[in-house]
Amino acid sequence: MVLVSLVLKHAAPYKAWIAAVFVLQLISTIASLYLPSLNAQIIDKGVSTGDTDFIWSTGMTMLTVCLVQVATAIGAIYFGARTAMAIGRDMRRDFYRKVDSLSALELGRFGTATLITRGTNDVQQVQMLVLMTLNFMVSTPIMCIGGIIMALREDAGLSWLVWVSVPTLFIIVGFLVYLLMPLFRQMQDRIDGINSVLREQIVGIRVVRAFVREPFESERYRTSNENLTRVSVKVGNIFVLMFPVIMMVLHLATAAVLWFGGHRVDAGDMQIGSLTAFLQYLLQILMAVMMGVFMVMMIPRAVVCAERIADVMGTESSQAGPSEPTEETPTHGRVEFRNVTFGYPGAERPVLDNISFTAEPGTTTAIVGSTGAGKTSLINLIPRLYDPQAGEVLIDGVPVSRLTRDQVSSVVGLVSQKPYLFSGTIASNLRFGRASATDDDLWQALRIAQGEDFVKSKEKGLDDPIAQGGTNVSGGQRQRLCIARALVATPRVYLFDDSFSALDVATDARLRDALGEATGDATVIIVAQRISTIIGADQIVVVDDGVIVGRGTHEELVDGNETYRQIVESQLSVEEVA
Ligand code: TTP
Ligand code: MG
Repeated sequence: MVLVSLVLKHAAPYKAWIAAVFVLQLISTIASLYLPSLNAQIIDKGVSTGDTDFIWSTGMTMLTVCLVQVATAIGAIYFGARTAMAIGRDMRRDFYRKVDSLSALELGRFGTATLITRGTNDVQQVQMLVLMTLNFMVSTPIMCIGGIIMALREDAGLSWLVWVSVPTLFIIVGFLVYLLMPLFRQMQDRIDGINSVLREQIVGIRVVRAFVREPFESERYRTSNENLTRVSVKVGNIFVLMFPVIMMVLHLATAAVLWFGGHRVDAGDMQIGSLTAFLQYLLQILMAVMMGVFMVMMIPRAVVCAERIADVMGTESSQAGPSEPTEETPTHGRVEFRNVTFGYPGAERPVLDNISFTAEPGTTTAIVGSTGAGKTSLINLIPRLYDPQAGEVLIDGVPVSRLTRDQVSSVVGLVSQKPYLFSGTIASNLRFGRASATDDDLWQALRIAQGEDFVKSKEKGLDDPIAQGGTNVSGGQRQRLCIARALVATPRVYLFDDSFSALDVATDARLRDALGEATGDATVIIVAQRISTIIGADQIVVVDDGVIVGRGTHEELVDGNETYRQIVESQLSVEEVA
């Protein structure tokens, strides 16, 4: 079973703690079982005969047993809780590592919302079950079986009450649990649903406001919320039923014991102390059954959660790659596309079709093409965000799939089209590229990226805070910080995916001048819309609808390539006016 193997795998390091819980539970349960019989002895041998010494001595024994019971119970719960929390923590850690290792493909297949729920709420459910199991797994069966034995020892004539009440309780609670099972799965799915809607709305809140879509979005949220509420209410209804039913069984059993036991005492077949002990044992047994069923009740939900966790844990990254370096880390950065064909999963036709070109170290390659032509897709293949279906992407003649993730990231520096910054400070973001970078290195990178002035104008300079996603700096500032971040890493291959689009023409020009010096003999690949950005490139690759339709310098293409000339013409008219 998925749940068992998941839990066992994570419980392995805590064997000693679990053993301690078991031993403590054992002692505590035996002590609990001993108490009613001592009580019966006091009544039957002490009270009825007026033997005060016996009452005192047995009373002291009871007190000792009681203290032992309390101490061991506390110890058991303490170690149980620690173990369960540790297991939960490890599970979250492993989950995080797994998610971290997955490629964009698998992450896209699961989706962010469900990954967040699985990594938090689902782990929590499993952790709860582990806690319950540790608390009741030993005590419940011992309490049940031991209770029955002790009860029968007190009075075999009333034993039929045990045989009737225990199965009754078991069947009733079992039936309710059976009703609950499917509801729990629905509940987990709907928590995913509400997370996904909420996440999208918070991320897109500005767009929602700008288009006055609040009523529509509120409705969407309301529906998800209603859906979750409806299942929760169903679950609640069953619980509402459960407690009175359990209580009814307990009270009926009590009444029956008193009624039938009373008659037996009257007839002289049973002593009064035995009657009280029998009643206490019966209640202990029923309580244990109830706890056992509660535990069992948590299993279906935890099973669902465990399956959802295991689903992610069992996913292998489609781009595993070697974990240890098997190839030399490329030192030049010569990028070569060899007959590369690539399509997104589920798409009908490939986005890139038979792409071949080479970008040499020390030169700049520009990639142009209309929007949706596949430029970003092409760039993303170089740091291996995706794998092509056919053909190969090579760096210094080594396919990127044969390099480790660390090697790839040390060789390739990508400034993506959607620049992203992490919460922290400007410095902490820039040091993403290279943790050991000095402040001077950071300033140098900012100078090249034309970001020096605005960072200097910040109150705290490099230590100025950055909000999650970089929402507290402007689009152009974010682009420049991302360019600086790539520069700090000093990779062999620089990839700029439309990274100058938010800059004005003058800043763009200054940046490219500075960049030319900074990148030196590294390979530079630039995706840009603006002709002025790419005009000086050593090589321009024109992409249209996933195929390369032209390659050469500006001068060569402007005369010989229809697609390129159209792009140039559409912009020249604008720029000439400007
Ligand atoms: P892109 O490669 O993103 O096109 P582009 O970078 O040339 O466009 P732009 O100038 O606007 O930045 O997309 C090519 C096609 O691939 C497009 O039809 C959308 C599709 N696509 C996906 O299906 N999934 C993805 O994750 C991306 C990035 C693109
Ligand atoms: Mg793009």
